[in-house]
Amino acid sequence: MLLKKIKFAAAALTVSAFLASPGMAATNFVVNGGFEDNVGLGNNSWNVFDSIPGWTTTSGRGIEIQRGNGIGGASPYEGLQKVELDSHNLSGSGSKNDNSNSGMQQLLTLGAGTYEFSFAYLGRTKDANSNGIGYSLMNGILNDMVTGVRKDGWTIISHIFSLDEKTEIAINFWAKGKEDTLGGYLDNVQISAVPLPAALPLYGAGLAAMGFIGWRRKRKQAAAEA
Ligand SMILES: [Ca+2]
Ligand SMILES: [Ca+2]
Ligand SMILES: [Ca+2]
Repeated sequence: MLLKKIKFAAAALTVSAFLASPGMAATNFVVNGGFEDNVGLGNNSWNVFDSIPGWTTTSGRGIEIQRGNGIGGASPYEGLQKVELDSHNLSGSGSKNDNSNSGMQQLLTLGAGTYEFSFAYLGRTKDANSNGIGYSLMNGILNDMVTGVRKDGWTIISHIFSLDEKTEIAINFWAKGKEDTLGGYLDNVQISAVPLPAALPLYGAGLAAMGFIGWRRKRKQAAAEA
């Protein structure tokens, strides 16, 4: 039992060290993952879009982009723009909350390999029941959700996955919970190849992925206690 624990820790450390190594800037396969592409917004303004470069609306009112550090009560995680998927109803009929929970998708094709999927998340309000974001990598790789509250600060959600062959991936995000135009913020969506050392067997990679889940829980727990 003790031996197992030591092996587990060693595998997790090895991959963590590779991911964290400075100077190993991995290619991000996600198009416009930081939502910085120009959509015509001035500073400290926002709007709701059917599509933005790389992403299309799958449900609700659209993709709400906020630009600037003084908008929506929180600065972006990176750059000047972030996404909120509890998106204002700007159709001109009904209340601003009507069908405001929205979804968006990006399709991309990846070759065989091991990848890290990650994004930055921040709950906008004090109510975790209003701030949820569901997310998935289709078909069937991953389906999960995150929620939190403003005081948690930006949290990095990270998952490791492997593909046996060239595969078309659909990245989906969708708002969950109370429809009130205020929800969870997203930024810095990334998929990058994990440079596993050849010596690390798949067995180790599986343990390392478990290690990352543990790491994520720890981060969230630490944030909750702050
Ligand atoms: Ca950004
Ligand atoms: Ca909401
Ligand atoms: Ca909104």
